[in-house]
Amino acid sequence: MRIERYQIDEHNSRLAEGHQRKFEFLAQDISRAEEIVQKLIKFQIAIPSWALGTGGTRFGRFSGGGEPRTLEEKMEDIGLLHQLNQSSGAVSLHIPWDIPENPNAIKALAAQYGLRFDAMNSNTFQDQPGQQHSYKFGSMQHVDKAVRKQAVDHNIEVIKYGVELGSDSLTVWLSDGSCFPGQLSFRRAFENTLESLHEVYSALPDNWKVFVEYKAFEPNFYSTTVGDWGQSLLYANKLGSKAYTLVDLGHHLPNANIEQIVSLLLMEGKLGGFHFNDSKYGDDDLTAGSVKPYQLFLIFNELVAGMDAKGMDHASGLGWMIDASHNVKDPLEDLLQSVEAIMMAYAQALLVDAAALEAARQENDVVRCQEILQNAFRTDVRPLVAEARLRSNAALNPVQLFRDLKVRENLIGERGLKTVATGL
Ligand SMILES: [Mn+2]
Repeated sequence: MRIERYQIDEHNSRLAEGHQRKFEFLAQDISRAEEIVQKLIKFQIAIPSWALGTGGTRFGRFSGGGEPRTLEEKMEDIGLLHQLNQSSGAVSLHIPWDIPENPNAIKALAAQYGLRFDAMNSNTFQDQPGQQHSYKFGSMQHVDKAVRKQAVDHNIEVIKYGVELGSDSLTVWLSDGSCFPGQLSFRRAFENTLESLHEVYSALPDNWKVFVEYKAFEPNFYSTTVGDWGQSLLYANKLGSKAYTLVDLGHHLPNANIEQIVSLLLMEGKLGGFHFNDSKYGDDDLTAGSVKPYQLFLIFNELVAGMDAKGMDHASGLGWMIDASHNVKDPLEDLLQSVEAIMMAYAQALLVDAAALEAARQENDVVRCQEILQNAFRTDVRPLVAEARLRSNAALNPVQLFRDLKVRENLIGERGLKTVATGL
């Protein structure tokens, strides 16, 4: 399915008057409204190929119908999202779920939808059909060199696919770890993993980056070999200048101060990528901003401050991606909501008066510091985000237009009710 331009225009003209009133009212009080809108227009968030189908849990999976069955259909879905919000102009692929049989055709399709290829993702957390060695006891940490080599070779193959598509980064998330005390030597597991990562690192093209993603627990429940930002940073520092830490919001122990982690990684020049989602307890992979929008804002506040301190471009300085997937919503509506929440947190962070905040800190005026942050957070920035969409020829209200156009019903008509996206 493809949305026609006139359908977006009709939708926008129906909502234009109300939007204009709200936007002008808000812009009166914001001196940098125009600059913020321009930054929002530029900001793009990559959609992972595995978020387009209904996510499952270990207890079950409830398919929603019309799920993409092929890489081409996944690209089509992301193309639809991008038409609706013009903020989802990148795709993050997962190998082996999305092996491009014909890279040139996939590249052409991406160009047609206005998408670029963000970080490539490898998978050594599952055994694939026909695979020689099992990852049951880990991949890059494994006691058997042959298993480690298989994991390294897989990552090098992922880089090769990425080069063909024009990607320039690899995200490595390892489920390696242990479930019981004594099961492995922490030091040996670290050294083996570092050696394996070194081999992958040396296969990186000059212009590529590798992101080492950490996660506190699950599927291993006693130790994880890349378990937190300290361990990830150790690997990244030992690997070299093309290696960075990747922060996934759901990969921390409860109540971790993620904004502080982000701030220090940026200070060290070692924050490379970001995975957005939200959670109540662990790696819940809920819609970004659905449970803790204030935390998302505080994180963005540190991202903006840290990137500005380094003179980094907000849009291209880090790899921005959604990594969420769950059981109960239409995956495309869910992604539209996540992108909206991320754009709002970014817009609110751009509202923070950094000079005033620093002055208040210098005077230890704690009350003023809180006022500055919460004034930004409590500003309803939705008209700014909508204005950015309007100027990009996207929909003023993407979820509404998705429903009005019966996108899901159309996709079910084209693909059938009982389709299951490849992935988890
Ligand atoms: Mn992730």
